[in-house]
Amino acid sequence: MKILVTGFDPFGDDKINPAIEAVKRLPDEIGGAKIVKLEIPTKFNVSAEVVHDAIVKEKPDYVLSIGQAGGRYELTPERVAINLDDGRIKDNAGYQPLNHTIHEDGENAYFTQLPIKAMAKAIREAGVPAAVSNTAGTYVCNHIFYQVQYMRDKEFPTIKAGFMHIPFLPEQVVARPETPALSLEDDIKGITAAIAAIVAHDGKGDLETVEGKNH
Ligand code: PCA
Repeated sequence: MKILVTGFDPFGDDKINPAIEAVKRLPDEIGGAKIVKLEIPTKFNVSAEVVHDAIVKEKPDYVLSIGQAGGRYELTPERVAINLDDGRIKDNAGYQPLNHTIHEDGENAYFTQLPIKAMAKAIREAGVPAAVSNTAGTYVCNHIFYQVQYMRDKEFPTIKAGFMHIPFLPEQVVARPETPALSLEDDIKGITAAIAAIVAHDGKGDLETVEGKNH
């Protein structure tokens, strides 16, 4: 089994992105699966092309994309990608789409094929906080999550794909009082545990455990 794991580069006012820092330090093999690591730019119009090229080259069984969600407390496997780009800030190419449909011929939303409840449980069992998230936002992270689902829909039907957001690193919150952070070591531990859960649940579906939210 082969898993393509992507991580975004820094964006906005930050000089570092925990996503690519953690992704590049992952082991090369997790639970018997080969891990292929890929840095992708935080640019709406380039990111999907980079991932598409890697899928063509590597032919992975799974694609897991990782991005920073500043302000979140936990590692959050995402449930759903939506067909909308609505930038709060410009991306790294200076582009800020507003109310923009990603693909006119795509679904309004796609649910992940990853076992997000099993992933959250495995991350917690590794001693790292985790929760299922029901929104990946409307910025480049949702965009790449949606784009990979669209590629699966139209071109690579056997691929299973999903997204996980991770919090700021401690050094990013020094000048951001009252903001949660997680160490790089915990990010790596948590992502590794999540990938091990993906491998263990291959072909089995997700757990029937309580991870829902009222709001
Ligand atoms: N986080 C942003 C884009 C890149 C990243 O790491 C997001 O949540 O959309």
